[in-house]
Order: sequence, then C-alpha cells, then structure tokens
Amino acid sequence: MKKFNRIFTNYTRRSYSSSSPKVGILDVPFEKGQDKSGVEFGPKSIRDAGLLQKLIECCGITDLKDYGEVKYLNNCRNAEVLNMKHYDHVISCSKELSEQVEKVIRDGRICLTLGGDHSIGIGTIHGHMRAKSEDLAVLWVDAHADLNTNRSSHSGNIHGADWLQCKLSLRNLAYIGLRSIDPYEHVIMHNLGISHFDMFDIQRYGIDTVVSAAIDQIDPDHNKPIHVSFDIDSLDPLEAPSTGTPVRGGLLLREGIHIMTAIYKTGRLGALDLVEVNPKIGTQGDVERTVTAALHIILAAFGENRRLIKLESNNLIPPTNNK
Ligand SMILES: [Mn+2]
Repeated sequence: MKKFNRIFTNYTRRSYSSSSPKVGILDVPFEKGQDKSGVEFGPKSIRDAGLLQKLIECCGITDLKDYGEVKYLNNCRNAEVLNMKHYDHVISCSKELSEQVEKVIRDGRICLTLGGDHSIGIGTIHGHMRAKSEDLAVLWVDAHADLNTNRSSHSGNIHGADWLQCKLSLRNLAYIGLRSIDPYEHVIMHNLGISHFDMFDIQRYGIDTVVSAAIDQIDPDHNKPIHVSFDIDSLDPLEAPSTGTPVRGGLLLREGIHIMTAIYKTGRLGALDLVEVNPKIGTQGDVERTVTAALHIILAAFGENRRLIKLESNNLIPPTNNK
C-alpha cells in the first residue's frame, strides 16, 4: 500500500550476509485469546505495508514461500478451563498452527508467523519443537509474562490437548521487556527460576548486553535452534500504539531492532512470531506507526543491515540493493 512507503525510512538496504535465509510465511488471524476485536487484521495490515517486497529488497531474500492463512475447525468444544477465554478455540487453532509451522520448518525454511493474538505462541513453539528439537531456545519479547496457569485441572493435564506432547524446559525460556506482571506471575517466575530481563535491566545494562545474556542463558553452547515470539506491545506505546494491552515505559524501536539483529547474527533463528498488531485501535497515524515498527522488527530478524557500509578505498560508488 502506497501510503506506508512514504514513512518507511530510506536507509541503505543491504543484508549482513551474502547468503539469504529461506523463508516461509504464515498468517494466523486469531483473536480469541483476548478481548479486543481487530487483532485478526494484524497479518493483512503488515502485508499491505509491503512485507514480502521489503523482505526481498531489504534482506536480499531470494526464496520466499507464502503458505497463506491458517484455518481451523473448533473440534474441542467441550474443552473448558475456568481462567482461559475461548480455551477450545485456542487449543483447536494451536493444533492446526503447530502442524503448519512444522511443515514450513521441515521444508527447510525459517517460519515467520503473523498474528493474531499472542496465544498463537503455543502452536508455533510446539510446531517448531516437533520439526527441530524439544531442546529449543525460546525468547519471549513482551510487556507481559502471559503465564496462564491451569487452575481448574487437578491432574495437571490440559483438557482436550492430548496432542500437546512436547514440553519446553523452562531453562530454555527467557523473557525480555517485561513491565506488567501479575502477583501470581511474580511467584511463578521466581519459584521456577525463569530467566527474565525487565525494563530495569535494559536501562541499566543496555539492550546489547541483555540480549547476549538472554541467549547465553537459554542456549549456553550456542547450538540450539532459536524461536522468537515478539509481542509488539513490548515496544513503548509511542512506537507501537495500536495494540490491545499497551504499557508505557517500554522498548524503543531501535532496541527491538537490536534484539532481532543479534538473533539474526546467531544464524540459528528457526521461527519468528510477530503478534498483537491491532489495526482497529488508534488513529490512522497510530496504525501506520505500529505496522511499520512491526516491519522493521521482521526485517531486522531476516538480516536487514542499517549500518553505514564500509567502502573499499578504490571503490567510492556505494553498493546498490542486494537482490
Ligand atoms: Mn503482551
């Protein structure tokens, strides 16, 4: 869509690496894990801002496959959990999504999933584990901890979700960007020793140190596939106002970009979720700002280089786009 190109800054477009990753894209217009309507239009808004074209132009992606929209049937209607909204839909959608993500990754591609609300992380992480390994490093970038405990189940099993067999070790999970945490979430995080880097840590140590420390904690030998689940509300509402649960005092866009560039440079990104962009919230300007922020995050993950290019002394002509 033309209107977005106007505000997409025109810095040098060149990828860090000469070999570009193979990418597969999935849309999950799912909104039932939360209350506000509109987040189901997130994938379309990001695509309309030129996602595919920019992946080619800015990241030098030459092999890009569009897997389209994930559709599901609600076949867990009798499944119910007291403290989870639309649990049956969440579980049904997650199962289908898991299978799709597994397929994309087995095709040899990095899976980019556009949400939708953040409940889709269940399906993407599960599918990623099935395709690669249960020993997956997960970076959850979010203002919120999103820890849903299954209080109504005495057995500890998730009703209607027998397929959900892979279990992520909590040692493999780290949060970045937290600033809105429920009291019971503090207890869980503390008791289970889950790695987390909140806004205080980012302010004190800087984002470069924080992202390195997070990777070291969840992937100490630097050999695991990495899954990033990026909630746009991790960014400050000044950067990304069009989202369901904004919390002030968040990441700057440049910090979000820095996280993704660091992950790209590991060469081990296996899947990225970009969730919670809600184009029905805020003014047109708010929506544009949010959507372009999401684009910058995605492009950084796939190798867009925003740094000044060092020219050879005998070559004073700047390189053109890496296509
Ligand atoms: Mn969130």
